[in-house]
Amino acid sequence: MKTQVAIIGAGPSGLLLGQLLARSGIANVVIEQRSADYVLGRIRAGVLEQTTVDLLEQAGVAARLHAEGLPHDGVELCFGGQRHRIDLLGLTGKRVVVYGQTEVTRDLMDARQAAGLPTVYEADEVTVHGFDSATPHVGWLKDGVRHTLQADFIAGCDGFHGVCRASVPPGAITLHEKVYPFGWLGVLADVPPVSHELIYVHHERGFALCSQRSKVRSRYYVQCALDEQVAQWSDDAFWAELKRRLPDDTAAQLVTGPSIEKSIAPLRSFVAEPLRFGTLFLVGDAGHIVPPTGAKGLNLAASDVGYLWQGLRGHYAGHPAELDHYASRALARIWKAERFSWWMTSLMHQFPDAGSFGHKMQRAELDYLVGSTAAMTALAENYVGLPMV
Ligand code: RFL
Ligand code: PHB
Repeated sequence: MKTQVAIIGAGPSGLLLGQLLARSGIANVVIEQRSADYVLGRIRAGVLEQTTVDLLEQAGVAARLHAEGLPHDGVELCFGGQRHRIDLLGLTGKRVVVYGQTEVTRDLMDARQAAGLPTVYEADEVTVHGFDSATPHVGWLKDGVRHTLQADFIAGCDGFHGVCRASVPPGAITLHEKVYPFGWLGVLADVPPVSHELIYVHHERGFALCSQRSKVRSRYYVQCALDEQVAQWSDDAFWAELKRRLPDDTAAQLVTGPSIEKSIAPLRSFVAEPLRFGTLFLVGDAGHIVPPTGAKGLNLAASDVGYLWQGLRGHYAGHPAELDHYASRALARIWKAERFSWWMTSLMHQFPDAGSFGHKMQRAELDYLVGSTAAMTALAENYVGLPMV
């Protein structure tokens, strides 16, 4: 079997890249270790930047997003029992769209299937070889049969725990990492959101986030300790803890109900450099992770895909140097989003070793932020997404 681009992973990066390449006449095969249903069952991101929406439009998969996505013109920060609105649209002229990663992935899967593009789900023992040459190949086992795919390039879209980054010789890659001393416990429930905009809450008991997927489906998170288990958290315990972290009038408006998903995610900042190793490219979470506080992970995955799509189109149009810019272009945007996500995480969470000075600094920064148009503009321009240059 032979193709132009072998894409490892059918998460949002892999599927979006596959769709954009196919629309540019570049053949690709997606190889995913899980089933499609498993991929759709992972509840993750909810906030899309305009740059991501633009790429989904170019991929021809934005019809449902435009019909069902909820444009948001602002977000709220809550601390000291007070809610403060950041006017994203007024400060930047831009808004974000609330539309779940699950739905983005479903739209991309449907489009891929409708276009009859080759996709292998439930591929075991995926391996990547020969990417120090012009003839890389991918191997996998499916139903006991071993398969090999030859390609011009391999796109490693296989997430943080994937095989592509792990296959790079250790001396050829530099890893930058910060692990935070807490996680997020998230609950998805079919209840109307407590507020029409997202609320990021700084509270002495820990951070909380009120998010949503639609007018009838809410997503809430509370900061938790790293050693906590989902099974220890009943729905009642979760709702009670969330209410404690909200102002009284907001807590009184919270509609609770049975959870339809509950999970704990650790928080991490991580960047691998470079993102290109011969004919292998790392894309999305395979190359970098941000803590979810700035809502940047999926959006960065999309911008990586945008840069790689541009590079591969250039390559196949007779301008091979275009591909040389992938890693530097993507990393310039990634580091800025890393900075924003780290800063917002530092601002909003309780850190076990902060001390009284640390607490006072956090509060002074929050007070300064909501009293300064300059500071709110800086937050807003990062939140809506920096331009892709
Ligand atoms: P994914 O989604 O992890 O997909 C990788 C795919 O590769 C497959 N795979 C393999 N396939 C073949 N062979 C192997 N050896 C393989 N190993 C793995 C996996 O099964 C999977 O299907 O990476 P991708 O496509 O790069 O997408 C990245 C995003 O998923 C991620 O950045 C976001 O979800 C992060 N994120 C958020 N991002 C935002 O932009 N806005 C948000 O509001 C937001 N909220 C979040 C988030 C992530 C969270 N968690 C759980 C980490 C909220 C949370 C709680
Ligand atoms: C979500 O809805 O899952 C979500 C929203 C905003 C974030 C992180 C997660 O910053």
